[in-house]
Parts: sequence; C-alpha cells; structure tokens
Amino acid sequence: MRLSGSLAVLLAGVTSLVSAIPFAGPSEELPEKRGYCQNGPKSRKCWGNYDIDTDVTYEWPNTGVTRYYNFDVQYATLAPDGVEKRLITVNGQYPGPLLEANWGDDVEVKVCNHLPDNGTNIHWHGIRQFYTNYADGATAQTECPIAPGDCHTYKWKATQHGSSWYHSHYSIQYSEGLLGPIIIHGPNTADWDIDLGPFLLTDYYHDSVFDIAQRPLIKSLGIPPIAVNGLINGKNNYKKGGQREQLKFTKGKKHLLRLVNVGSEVTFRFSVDKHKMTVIAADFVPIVPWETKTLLITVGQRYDVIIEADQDEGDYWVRAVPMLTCFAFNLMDHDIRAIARYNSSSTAEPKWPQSKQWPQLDICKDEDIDNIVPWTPHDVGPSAVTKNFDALLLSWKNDSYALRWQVGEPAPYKPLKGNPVVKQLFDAYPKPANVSRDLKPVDLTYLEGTNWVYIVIESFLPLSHPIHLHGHDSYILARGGGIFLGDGVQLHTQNPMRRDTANLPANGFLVMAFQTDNPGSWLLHCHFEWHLHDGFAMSIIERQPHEIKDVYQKNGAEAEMQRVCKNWAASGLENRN
Ligand SMILES: *[C@@H]1O[C@H](CO)[C@@H](O)[C@H](O)[C@H]1NC(C)=O
Ligand SMILES: *[C@@H]1O[C@H](CO)[C@@H](O)[C@H](O)[C@H]1NC(C)=O
Ligand SMILES: *[C@@H]1O[C@H](CO)[C@@H](O)[C@H](O)[C@H]1NC(C)=O
Ligand SMILES: *[C@@H]1O[C@H](CO)[C@@H](O)[C@H](O)[C@H]1NC(C)=O
Ligand SMILES: [Cu+2]
Repeated sequence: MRLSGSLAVLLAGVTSLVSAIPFAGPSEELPEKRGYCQNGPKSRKCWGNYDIDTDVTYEWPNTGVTRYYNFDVQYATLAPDGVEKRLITVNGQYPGPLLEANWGDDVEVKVCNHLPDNGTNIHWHGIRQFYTNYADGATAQTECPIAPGDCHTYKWKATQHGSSWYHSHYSIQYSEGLLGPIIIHGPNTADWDIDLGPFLLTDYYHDSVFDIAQRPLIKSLGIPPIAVNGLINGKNNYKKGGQREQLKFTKGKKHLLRLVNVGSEVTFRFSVDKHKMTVIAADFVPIVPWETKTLLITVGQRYDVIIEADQDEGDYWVRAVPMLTCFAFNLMDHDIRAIARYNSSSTAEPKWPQSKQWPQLDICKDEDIDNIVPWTPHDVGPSAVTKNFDALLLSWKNDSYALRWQVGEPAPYKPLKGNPVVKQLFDAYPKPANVSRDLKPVDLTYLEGTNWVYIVIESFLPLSHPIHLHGHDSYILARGGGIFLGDGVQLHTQNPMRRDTANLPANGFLVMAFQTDNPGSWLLHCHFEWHLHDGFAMSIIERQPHEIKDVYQKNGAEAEMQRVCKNWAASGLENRN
C-alpha cells in the first residue's frame, strides 16, 4: 500500500488548518494471541490482538505491510515565515512529508541526493533499529554520506509506536530544513477523539546555517547565533509576513497533539492558553497519564498530549516560549505561536482575557523524572560497566585553538564521513579494528551477551545538553545539580524514566543506563546541532564484531554500505565542513 500520494494531497491542504489524519487502527488481521479488541475513541488502549500493555521492548505485531516512500533531497526556495530562503528539503517541502505507519509495519524509504554540493544521510530519530543498525542513517557510524546523484534505501521495522521525526545527520544539514515528522500509530494510555497530527517546534535562521557556522564567534568560541524566529509546523509570522499555524478544536472533544522539538539549540515551554493537557507519551515510551498546564521540551524530545476543548468557544494562543535561561535567544521570543480555533472560519486574533496565558517561569530544566512513569515497567540491573565522562569546552589545537566540546578524552568528535565505525570494523575483520580516536569509540565489544551499561556525564558549565542515544531508550537513573558523588547518589533503578533524549542539566550530572541488546555502532551525542557540530559526541560500539557483522549480512547491508562509501569517495566532498 502506498501512502505518499494521498499524504501529499493531504499536506497540500494543510496551509489553512491541520486536518485529522484518517489512519488509525490496525488494518491487518493479526494471529490470535489475546482477545481481540478494536481501537477507537473510547478504547485507545486496544490494538487488535495487542494492546498498550504489550511491552514494545520485547514484542510487536508483524503486519506484513510495507510502507514505501521516495525522498528526493533537493534545494527549494520557500518562505516559511514570509521571508524567502533556500532550504534543503525532502521533495521540495518544509517540513518534509509525514512518514506514517502502523505499529509492526515495515518501512522502506528510498533517499536520492539531488544536491550538487553536499552528501546526505537520513536518521529516523528514536527508532530503535533493533538488529538493523545499518538503517540508522548516522553519518560516520553506520554509513558514508549518500553522494550527489546517488540513492540509498533505508529498511526498518516500526517495533515501537508514537511520534517522532526524521532528520539529516550530515553536518548541520537538518538546521537548513532537512527534516520531517514520523507517526507510528498504536495504542495509547488514555482516550482521545481527534488526532491533530504532528506539531513541530523549532528555532529558525534566515541566513544559511553553513554561513553562520563560519562566523568568528561560533567558529572560534562555539557561541551559537541568536535565532531570528521560531516555527511551528514550518510556519510563523515575521514582521508583517508569514502565517501562523492553526489548530481546529471541536468543542467537547479530546485532541491528540504530537509535540516534537526539531530545533537547533532551543528549549521551549509549550502551552495552550486556558487549556490543560494530559501527557501520554515521552519520546516513544507510553507513560502513565499526567496532567499539566505547561510542558518543557528540549531538542529531540517528543510528547504526545491530549487537549480537551473544554473552554468557552473562541480563539486561543498556542505558545512555544524559548527559555532564555537555557540561552535560547530568539528575536521573536514570546511571539512563536499558533492559534487554536473552536470555529475554523474565524480569523480573529486571540484576545486577552479570554485567551490568558498560564503563569510560567523561564527556567532551564527538563520535566521531573517523577512525572514521567513508563506504562510498561522495567527495572534496571547492576552495571557490568560504568563509564564516566566530563563535558568540557576546551581550546583545540587542531582547529586553530578554537573552543570545541570534548567529552571524556581531550579531543572533539570528528565525523570521518568516508570512514564510518562499521566500515573500520569490517575492513579489519576478523582482526579487531583499532577504531580511529577521531570517532571517540566507547568500545564495548569485549562484553559477552546482554549487559547493563551505565553512563555518567557531568558538566561544570552553565549550559544544559539534550543527550540522545541511538538504538535504545535509555534509563535515567539520576540527574541533578553539582558534582556527581558516585556512591553518595541514590540511583532510581525501579521503573525509571526511559526515553531516547534526556537533558543533562547545566552545572550538573546525568546518569543513564542501557542494555547491550542491539549489536552495532550507535551515536551518543548532544542534540543541540551546534554542539554536535563542535564535537559533542561519542561512538558506542555494542556487542562483538561478529555479531555486528551478522546484522549487516542481512539484506546485503554490508555490500550496500561499501557501495555508498565508494560513490562518496569518488565525489571528492569528504573534506568539506
Ligand atoms: C553543504 O552545502 C553548503 C551550500 O549549501 C555549503 O556551504 C557547505 O559547505 C556544504 N557542507 C558540506 C559539509 O558539504
Ligand atoms: C464562525 O465564524 C464565522 C466568521 O467569523 C462566523 O460568520 C460564524 O457565524 C461563526 N460560526 C459560529 C458557529 O459561531
Ligand atoms: C591533530 O593533528 C595532527 C597533525 O596534523 C594529526 O596527526 C592528529 O591525528 C590530529 N588529531 C586529531 C584527533 O584530529
Ligand atoms: C591504535 O591506534 C592508536 C593511534 O591511532 C595507537 O596509539 C595504538 O597503539 C593503536 N593500537 C593498536 C592495538 O594497534
Ligand atoms: Cu550540547
């Protein structure tokens, strides 16, 4: 079944109001396992023979359905906020087309690079890629960039359900537009009536980010530029131009909204005037429903929220406020907004006092671990290995003594685009590879079987960092301000918050754990695009080389990786920044 056509039509109509997406419910018969239970507005916990209690870490449907997409990576001049800019896009659209599947479907995306002067790779953020490390799309980890004129097909299974995004992992390309939403339909922990679809929040620059990266402040001191605007689903006002995104509320109904922070370096506080929300998922992990008035969301994180249209009919501001205490400076500051309308023909601006902002503070933090309780509980066992890293901003002689992020050893991560970790492993195979120090390898290949690994990251700078681990939902065992005191810190091992992106607090520490159950090379990095660009990353090499090799023997993935690398080498683009 091909969806791209009808979705393109759907997206074309999105300029006015985000429509409900007619795509819920398992379409295929599933083998008899439990009692069958039909998913619907009053039974969102159901999913055919599966349900919300099915633990996606171990179990998922096998629908036998493959969702095919064609992504043409190309330049397009668009005006998201009324100001024209040449963006890097999928199929000429910004944000890119919605990638949509049911839980248990297979996904195949053929990505063709039509840029003359950049490589590209697409990463499927938060997708576990269980035994499909080769489909992770991480430059310098799992593949070489797709050369201009070349194509590569990513094949993976939607073993989880919920909301996310895909984005380029090549250089700072996603900040130039190369990103889009992902929805994987599945059961939920609370009921809702209308799916309003993705709600992508970002900071935004009018200049090319590649030019910005060359400016002296960022080039030598690593200080990010002030964003000129923010966008919601690729829209906002700027001066007198542009349009705001609009949400259609139906009185008395419960609306599902899928929040995704797709920004470069911004922590937002999201809220809808006068309306509370119920949070039902954090990243791809369903959680025990939790009610709040505002929600802090940092880059790479997602929250599925239910908003009931239970107020007087009217127009209400939907706000994404950048937290200045997180240094998220933005010229549009408190003016990154959408409008929720009970009457979709209304064109009025929301007015105080009907549309009244919730009282809120500008603080730089992540939501409390205690509020985010995974629905299917997991406990964390004792660690086989604990690794400690300090995140420092140091001058780096190989880069004219510019300030660069150095995590662990005193060198920034340098993506060797043409020589990814797995290529180094396979080129040396069966001898052990001496993976280049530039890729900051955290070598776990000596461990046998599945083990718990704890990672402690500390930072003594007043900057927070969204830490993202590929290939896993990590378990957040502790987080706090000040120095990590080791044994003095109580670890939260009983059903801790788990998700793929969690904040390392400013002047503080983060203790995370994961299980070595997914062979491959996985990137662990700060999701602030400018910090990643300046070296805040490491390569986690998980399971023994022969196990990683076995994964790549499937579908001819190793041969395909070598083919893409050969074309990349021939492109002559390796040494661009
Ligand atoms: C990507 O293309 C831009 C022009 O759009 C150029 O400025 C930049 O150097 C290129 N970067 C890489 C890493 O290829
Ligand atoms: C909706 O708004 C339009 C335009 O302002 C107005 O003409 C119409 O009467 C409104 N409908 C309702 C039900 O209030
Ligand atoms: C730093 O530069 C030296 C000399 O060019 C080079 O040998 C070394 O590999 C570089 N180190 C890193 C980590 O880039
Ligand atoms: C691995 O490479 C580093 C430098 O790149 C070198 O110092 C070290 O001796 C090498 N180790 C082995 C086992 O070859
Ligand atoms: Cu960072």
